[in-house]
Amino acid sequence: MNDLDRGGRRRFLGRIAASVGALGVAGCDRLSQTEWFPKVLGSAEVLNGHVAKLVTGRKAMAQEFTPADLSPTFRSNGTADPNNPQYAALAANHFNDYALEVSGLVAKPRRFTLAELRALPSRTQITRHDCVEGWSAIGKWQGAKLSAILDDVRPTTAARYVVFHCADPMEQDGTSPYYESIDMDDAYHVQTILAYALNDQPLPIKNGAPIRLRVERQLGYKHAKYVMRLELVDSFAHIGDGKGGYWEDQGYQWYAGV
Ligand SMILES: Nc1nc2c(c(=O)[nH]1)N[C@H]1C(S)=C(S)[C@@H](COP(=O)(O)O)O[C@H]1N2
Ligand SMILES: [Mo]
Repeated sequence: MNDLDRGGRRRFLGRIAASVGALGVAGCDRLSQTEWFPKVLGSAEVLNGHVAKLVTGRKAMAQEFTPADLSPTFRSNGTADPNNPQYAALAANHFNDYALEVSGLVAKPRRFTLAELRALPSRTQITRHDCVEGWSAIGKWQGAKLSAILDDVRPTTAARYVVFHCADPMEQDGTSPYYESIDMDDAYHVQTILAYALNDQPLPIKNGAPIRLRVERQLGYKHAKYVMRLELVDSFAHIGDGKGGYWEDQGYQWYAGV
């Protein structure tokens, strides 16, 4: 565990301790804290949405950092350049022909060019990315607020999730496309952005150009790169293996928030 991981875990422990105290969880004093905490942290329940909701609240902010904290480089993980001819053509023309499609359970389906995305209300944030493979990096992200996009397309009352469809077919299993999904609480969270810049530069291809999701309270694999299309849905049963994301279909937790 590196220092960054330790810091995150300490803060998480602190938040659990505070909420347990506030809620007065029954039966807690029968267990010694040293037994109880490691047991809970080691179990899948920590990644369960209900627990997270109780412990942290869905509006809680992810920690933000200062420029002094920035990692010297922000590494790439997973796909570094999508093996997809349509994507290659967009990249060759510097993404001038790119448009993000927004469809599904919305009153006004439409497309957003990069210029239109850059003109939307934006947010800049310095945050820590945590990959389950055991590395972390701190980067400065700038992007359109997902809430601004949703305010424009107006999800219907049936909409429960935003699905992010990506440009990259995953090499390890042939052709399945990368995709991810988040619920409406995370979609409207102030730190949830479609980032077009990293460390004051246009988002590099290795990090998801032209647009990648930042959903800061969640683990790395939720942060979809190469986002081509948003789909508002009431279920993801019809997408992939129906578990809400490429890695979820291989057994990862859908709710990867802490
Ligand atoms: N489209 C797409 N998004 C993706 C991935 C990917 O392979 N394809 N990898 C995920 C994982 S596991 C991580 S840790 C981050 C890595 O982001 P980075 O390349 O900017 O470091 O992107 C996530 N989003
Ligand atoms: Mo990751």
